[in-house]
Amino acid sequence: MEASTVAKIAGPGLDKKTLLNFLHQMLLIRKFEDKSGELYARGKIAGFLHLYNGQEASAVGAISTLAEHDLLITHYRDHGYAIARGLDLNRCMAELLGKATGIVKGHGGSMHFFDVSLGMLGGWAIVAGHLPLAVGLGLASNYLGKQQVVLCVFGDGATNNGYFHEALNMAKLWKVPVVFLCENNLYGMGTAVHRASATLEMSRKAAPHGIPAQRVDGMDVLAVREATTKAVEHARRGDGPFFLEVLTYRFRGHSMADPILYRDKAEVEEWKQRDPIVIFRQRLEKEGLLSPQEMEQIERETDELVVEAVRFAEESPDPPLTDLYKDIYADP
Ligand SMILES: Cc1ncc(C[n+]2csc(CCOP(=O)(O)OP(=O)(O)O)c2C)c(N)n1
Repeated sequence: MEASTVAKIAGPGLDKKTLLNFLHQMLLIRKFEDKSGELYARGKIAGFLHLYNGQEASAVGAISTLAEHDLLITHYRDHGYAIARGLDLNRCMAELLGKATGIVKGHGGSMHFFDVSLGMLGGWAIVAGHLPLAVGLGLASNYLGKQQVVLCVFGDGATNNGYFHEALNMAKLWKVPVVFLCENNLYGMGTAVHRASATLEMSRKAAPHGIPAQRVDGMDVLAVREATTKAVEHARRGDGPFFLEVLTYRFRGHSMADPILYRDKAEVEEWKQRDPIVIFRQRLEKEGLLSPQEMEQIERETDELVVEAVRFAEESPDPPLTDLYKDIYADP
């Protein structure tokens, strides 16, 4: 291993406990997603279910750079970000099952995880629709002098939508503290990125708006963390928005309803060789930072958390019918 990587692993702020926690979080997300997929197949989850398998390094690396009072807003592939941000796992699973104990009382489902107390402002289903909201949050942060950085996550597909350019334009104009994080997983539903986007480098799309940008390996949790740290510092200093393109890959279909007929199995297998969890685990082992016993413990703990989340969700009541029209409009 290169000396710089060793230094990075052992560097300040990245002690062994933090590194093992990254592995723990990525594995927890993976297991939560696998279990959700299984429950969906058994008819326990209704509506759409977009899984995050393969992209775990992005959520864990990026979220690890946020301060407690910072804000997070994402698109519909939101479970990984919610878990990394610390949303209650039991209530997330209950939300998927549409239960009253769910993170939004069973009214939102998979695409609409939300927890104001942790600065997680959704889970939004309309492609690129939340980018202007992120700009508004950043504007409010500046206006109220709150110094909140807003991490706004979306896919490569969103960069082809008009909202994207409107949001980036206003973000630069108003110098808002928004980190735009584009997860380029090479597909938007069944469409390969080269069929939908005139440029294959999403980071270049920030240039016309004068926003600094960086492309980063999304299969490497520490690389994502390093790049996001700089982006967040830039925004926190008052230098305005930053754009990160995280190159990643989703191992499963767009949603559970996707028969995945549009991509080569060999391509999927090739990317699976770069599984962010396996790679990070091997790296820690090689550095002598992860013993077989510690790995066993992480496996056991993450298994138990998911089992408990399913038990909690299954034993929870359905929302009462009288709640049907509640929470459609917020009380001002
Ligand atoms: C405005 C709008 N158009 C179309 C859709 C249907 N739709 C849902 S997800 C999606 C693909 C988006 O792909 P991408 O932004 O790359 O995110 P990924 O799913 O790859 O994470 C589309 C077209 C939508 N939800 N909103």
